[in-house]
Amino acid sequence: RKDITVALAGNPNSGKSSLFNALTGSHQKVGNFSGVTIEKYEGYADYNGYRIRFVDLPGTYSLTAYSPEELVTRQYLAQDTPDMVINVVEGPNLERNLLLTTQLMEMEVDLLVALNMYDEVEEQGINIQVKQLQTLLGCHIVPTSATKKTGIDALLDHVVRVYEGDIEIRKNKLSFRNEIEEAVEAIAAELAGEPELKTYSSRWLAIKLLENDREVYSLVNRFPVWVKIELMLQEAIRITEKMYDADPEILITEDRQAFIRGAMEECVRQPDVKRVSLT
Ligand code: GDP
Ligand code: K
Repeated sequence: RKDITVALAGNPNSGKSSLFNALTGSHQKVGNFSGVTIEKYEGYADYNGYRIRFVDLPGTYSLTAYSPEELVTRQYLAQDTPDMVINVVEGPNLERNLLLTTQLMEMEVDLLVALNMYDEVEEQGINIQVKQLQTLLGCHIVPTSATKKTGIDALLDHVVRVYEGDIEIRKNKLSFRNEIEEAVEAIAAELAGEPELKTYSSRWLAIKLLENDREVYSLVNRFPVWVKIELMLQEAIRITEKMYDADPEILITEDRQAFIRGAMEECVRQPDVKRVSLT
């Protein structure tokens, strides 16, 4: 028997706990994440000779350092390194949900998207070009309905096949505007050589530093390479202030939003408004 560990991440009310229940049935236990009183639900499903262990992460809209739920989520992903992350998204509210997706992409985890509430998507007549969205996000997408229990086996099947490398997809990254991208890459290159940070994506650390993330600052500022990185950060700020009259943090947020808007325009058609009869 092979074990696969999968973390479930998603916005509050995306149907994450319903999906967790549908996936794990009665095989569940509850504990806490280390050092905090946030409940940690764990469970498993046996599928085709694999035991797939699921960890239900707290519901979050983002991955900043501003709330314990978001900190727990990103700490778990960076330090416990699950084999895969299933990002549960609310199909009818895709645009809002994609903010977390972009940040999971930034962490460079192995990602699978459960396009949940797909029953609602169909009922409302929303058209989502799944193939095209897969290419943009660089990960497989499986339509699910946690309450109608559809797509559950397809999701388990994808977990196994993605884990085994049977179905590959070209990972995609969200590229920022040039001035940011250059700084991200240069800083990431400096961090890549640090053995103590090896479970972290150095690209993600670099993005977080440019976003002024206090927690990542204190993680990184004890290494000798910090002296050089601090100068790079100052330089990045100088350049963006001059060119855009804004600091990198604001521009990174704008670029994420632009990526999401582009994905929505390319892949999602809202239903035509029904003609109201005037008779
Ligand atoms: P969580 O906050 O992400 O854990 O979300 P819940 O699992 O508590 O679900 C939020 C609400 O959405 C509940 O009322 C669920 O019954 C409902 N829900 C969850 N999944 C689906 C789904 O696939 N389709 C529909 N129609 N409703 C769903
Ligand atoms: K809930």
